[in-house]
Amino acid sequence: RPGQNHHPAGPSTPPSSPPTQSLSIQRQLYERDFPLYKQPVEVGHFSLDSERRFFNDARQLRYYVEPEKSCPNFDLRDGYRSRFVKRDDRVKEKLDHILRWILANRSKLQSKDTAASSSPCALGVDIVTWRGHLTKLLTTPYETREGWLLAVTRMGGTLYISEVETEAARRDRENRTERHEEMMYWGYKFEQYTCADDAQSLPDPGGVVNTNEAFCTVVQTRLAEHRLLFSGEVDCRDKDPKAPSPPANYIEMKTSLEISTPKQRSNFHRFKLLKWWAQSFLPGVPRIVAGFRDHDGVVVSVETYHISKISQLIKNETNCWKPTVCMNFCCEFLSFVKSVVTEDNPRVVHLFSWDPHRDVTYSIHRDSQYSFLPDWYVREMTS
Ligand code: 0WD
Ligand code: CA
Repeated sequence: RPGQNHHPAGPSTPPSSPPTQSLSIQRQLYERDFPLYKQPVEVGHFSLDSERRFFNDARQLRYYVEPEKSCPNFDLRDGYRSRFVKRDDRVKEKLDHILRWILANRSKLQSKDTAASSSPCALGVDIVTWRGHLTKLLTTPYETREGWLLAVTRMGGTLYISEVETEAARRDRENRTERHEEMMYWGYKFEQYTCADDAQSLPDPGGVVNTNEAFCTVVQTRLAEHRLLFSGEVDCRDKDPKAPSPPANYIEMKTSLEISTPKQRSNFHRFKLLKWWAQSFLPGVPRIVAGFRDHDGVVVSVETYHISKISQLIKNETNCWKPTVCMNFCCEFLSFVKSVVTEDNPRVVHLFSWDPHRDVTYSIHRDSQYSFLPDWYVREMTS
């Protein structure tokens, strides 16, 4: 199979040979037609409140309010010391919120297509994961700095994929500079300047920024033969009541350093737009509103990017990324995972591991620290 070319099957290898042990990330292997990617459908949503409590509703969904001026002068540093409650990022929630959503909405989900399909798969999907994990897969062929670890468990025919923090990522998290800590706040502050709690009101830049709060969409789609169910955090929606239905009315908010040189523009296209495109393309979020800031955290311009136009925007860039490579790699990785993870057992984890300039490999763990499906979920799903 293309992409699983590591220990290439010899001419005498029988068709039932064991799965290959590694997956190559070489870009040229994935330069073919764009794979089928069905229009993502929102099947539900949930909210996490200021104390990170789960609610099976849209109470945290906010509404985008276009800034008055094209140069709004938002001060993103405001409130960092006095009006900021930061989520504890040492706590690893794994897939817990998504699993909670699945249990609360199981009837809806199953009625969707299990009856029609002959698959023995209880949930009617092949893959359950966070959108952010899929973003990492999409960008892997172009990533040169950060590797990843993805834990995979098969239960009831569905593959659950949950990220494990790498040693390098843990070191980076524990050694962030004060400047970096503050800059992580700026993105949330920009949301506060531009998002209101309901369609009638205005943003409240005087309020508290609490990064425990989140609104997450749950979407279903298909990438080639892989039926996906994933959730992603959504910043806000279009406040026009005539806006299209979700996810087409959702808007992703971003901040980035203002672009002042051709080199900066090229880097923005080659590296940042790749990550922005992958993240929003996956759930079918059509627009990104970007606040360009200076070194002091003041937003000097605001621009809208349409996801469907990003591939045009980057076409003239040399050495640039290609959406088809991203999608084909992700598709091939999921096929690789399916061929490797055949034991249906909530206590078994296959840990897939990737470092830049290397192939994807895996190791197997039984009843280990890596097991991530909680008892309350396993009990409910197997009863
Ligand atoms: O267990 C884990 N390792 C992770 C859990 C890693 C990534 C996310 N999460 C969970 C959290 O529960 C969070 O609520 O995912 C949720 C967000 O999921 P996602 O949408 O799949 O993640 P991603 O696309 O990477 O990030 C979307 C937004 C970010 O916005 P920007 O504009 O910076 O991309 O979610 C926020 C952030 O605002 N975010 C997170 N929130 C909580 N925990 C996390 C995180 N680990 N990472 C990004
Ligand atoms: Ca955002």
